[in-house]
Formats: sequence, C-alpha cells, structure tokens
Amino acid sequence: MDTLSIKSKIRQQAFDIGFSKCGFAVSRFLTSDFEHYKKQIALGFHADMLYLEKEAEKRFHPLLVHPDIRTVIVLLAGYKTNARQKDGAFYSISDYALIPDYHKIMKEGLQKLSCFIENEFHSDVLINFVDTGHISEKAWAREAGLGNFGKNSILLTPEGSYFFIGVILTDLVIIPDEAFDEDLCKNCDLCIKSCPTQAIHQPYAVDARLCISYHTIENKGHIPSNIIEKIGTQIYGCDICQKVCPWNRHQTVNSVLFSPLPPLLDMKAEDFESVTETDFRERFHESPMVRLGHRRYMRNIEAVKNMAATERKRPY
Ligand code: B12
Repeated sequence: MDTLSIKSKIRQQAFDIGFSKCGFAVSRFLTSDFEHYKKQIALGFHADMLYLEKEAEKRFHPLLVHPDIRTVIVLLAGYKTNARQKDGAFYSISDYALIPDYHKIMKEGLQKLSCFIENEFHSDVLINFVDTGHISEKAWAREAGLGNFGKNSILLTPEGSYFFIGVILTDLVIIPDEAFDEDLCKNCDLCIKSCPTQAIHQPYAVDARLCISYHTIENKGHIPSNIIEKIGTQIYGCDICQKVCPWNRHQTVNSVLFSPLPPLLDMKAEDFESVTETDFRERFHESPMVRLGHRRYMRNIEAVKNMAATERKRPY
C-alpha cells in the first residue's frame, strides 16, 4: 500500500475513534524549538517541575526515544463542552477538569489507533504519549500542521485552543503534512494583558512560577502571597489566557470523547468547603483534579476563601 493511502486510512480511523484532528510529521531534530526550550529552562520558567530538565533533547528528537522512529502522528481532541458550573458555585474549576481525566481517555484512544496501525500496516514500533512522556507535544502538533504556538504558549489552531494533544511515534514512513507556520496571534496580546499575575513573560513563553495554573495544580508546597492576591476564584487550573483569545470565541470542533461530569457542575460554594477526605475521592475520582489530593485541594480552597474574605473587608 502506498504511503498516501496509509495516511488517509489512519486519519479516518482517528476520526472514527473520536479524535478531532490528526497530522503527520517527519521524525527529525527540532533544533530551534530545543533552543527556545533550553533558554526557558535556564531562566527557571519550569518552577519546580524538575522532570522538564531531564532528557530535554529527547522531547524534540524522537530518534533518541527509539532509533527506528520515522513518523510522528499527532492527535487533537477538542474538549469544549457545554459544561458550566452552577451560579452559586463561587469556586471555579478550569474547563479541562470538569470532564473525565484526559490522560485516561486520550491514552485509550491512542491505544486503539496503535492497535489499528499494528494490525493493518504491521508497524513494529509504536509508542504513545499523552502529557507525561518525554515529548514536546505542542511543537510536534505544529510540525504536523495542526496549529501554532499562541502567545500564551498553548497550541492555537484556527478552531481555537481547547484541544488536548496526544502523540504516536511509529517506524512507518508516511508522507508528512506541511508544518503550520502562520502566526495566528499577529498583533493581538489580549492573553498577555489579561493574565492577572503577568505569567506570560514574553510572547510564547510562560513563567510557571507566576502561573495560577501551576500553583493550583502542580505546586506541592505553599502558594506564595503574590499569587494568592491574584488567584480570583480559581481552585484548579486557569483558563484566563484561553478565554480571552479571539480564536476561542466559537470553538466548534469538539470531540465525542468528552462529556461533562455532573457531580462537579452541581456543587455550590458550601459543598466545596465541606469536602472531607472520603468525599474528595468520591466526588473527584473521574476528574484530573483527583491528582491534587485532599490536602492540596483544601489549601486551594483556603487561598481563594481567605482572599475573598480580605476583599470583602476592604472599606471601598
Ligand atoms: C509542564 C506543562 C505545564 C506547566 C507549564 C506550562 C507551559 N507553558 O509550559 C503548567 C502546569 C503551568 C501547565 C499549565 C497548563 N497546561 Co500544560 N503542559 C505541560 C507539559 C507537560 C509540558 C510543557 C512544557 O514542556 N513546558 C516547558 C516549556 C519551557 O516548554 P514550551 O511551552 O513547550 O516551550 C515552547 C514555547 O515556549 C516555544 N517558544 C518559546 N519562545 C518562543 C519564541 C518564538 C518566537 C516561538 C515561535 C516559540 C517560542 O518554544 C518552546 C519549545 O517548543 C505539556 C505536555 C507535553 N508533554 O508537552 C502540557 C500541555 C502543554 N498543557 C496543556 C494544558 C491544557 C494546560 C492548561 C491549559 C491547563 C489549565 N487549564 O490550567 C494550562 C495552560 C497554561 C499556559 N498558558 O501554558 C495541554 C495544552 C494543549 C494545547 N492546546 O496546547 C498540554 C499539551 C497537555 C496535553 N497533552 O494536552 N502545563
């Protein structure tokens, strides 16, 4: 079978599984991305996510992951649903945590697609990644023609940025798509201006030490006071730099893989505050929020609650 038919069959199968977009890139060393990446790590923008320092080159050089890799297949799944928290919720959860954990859902989809590729085209090497692997997913998505970095550093497509990314490395030679080289942001800097903590240090580079998403999801210790002052009502993740993006006004390409989690949407302020350790697992077991654990969940609740109380006490 010629490589063009292989490509269209894989793409069709990806859509049948429920992915929204599928692109193909040649396995090579993305040197300029590696340079940008190294600069950001040297500046300490990765906060205490020290795993990002390890095997940095591999993220941009799949042949270091496995010497037989020829093609990088990138899958996107749109996750914008009509999920909205109740009016009285007060505490906000970012959109990606109001739906089942994407690590599990994306991984299942990638595995199905890998099985298909193995059975149909006898690929011997197939390696899947979603989020946690040594692969820079946004850079590969751009290479596979699916979108480009936005100034908020997130992969932005002409259909918006509310997409998860998954990657399959394979030894099959497949005609690549053209890399996406258009800058979709142009003169717009709404995300930079809207970030309450000025975490977007310069266009395309986020300093995680200032990012509300980092502090409410990844930070294992105390949240610094300069972040708490600007935390708003966010107890898990942050979507501000995506919400203000003009490309996100009408995201229409969404995946059937994700549907809202009603137990989270129905929570009111008092329900959030009274979650015990046992309730925590029950309530959040399907959401990526379960990774926080009850201790850090309460830390985030307290940060938002105390800030709101201080705001209320102010005499103006
Ligand atoms: C670490 C990480 C984080 C960290 C750091 C964020 C960051 N900006 O890197 C924290 C915890 C803060 C985070 C937050 C979020 N994350 Co996150 N995160 C990751 C992870 C695991 C690694 C990213 C990474 O390597 N960061 C380190 C920095 C140094 O690398 P980088 O941003 O890729 O650097 C590139 C650009 O800066 C660019 N660049 C730098 N300078 C310049 C200059 C020019 C001119 C150009 C063109 C480019 C350029 O080049 C670098 C190399 O390519 C990826 C999954 C993965 N394995 O790739 C998910 C991932 C990026 N996250 C994701 C999501 C959904 C989020 C959140 C939206 C979640 C939320 N709602 O709170 C926020 C968004 C915050 C933001 N504005 O970035 C998705 C993004 C999907 C998409 N459409 O892009 C990913 C891909 C996970 C997935 N599998 O879907 N995340």
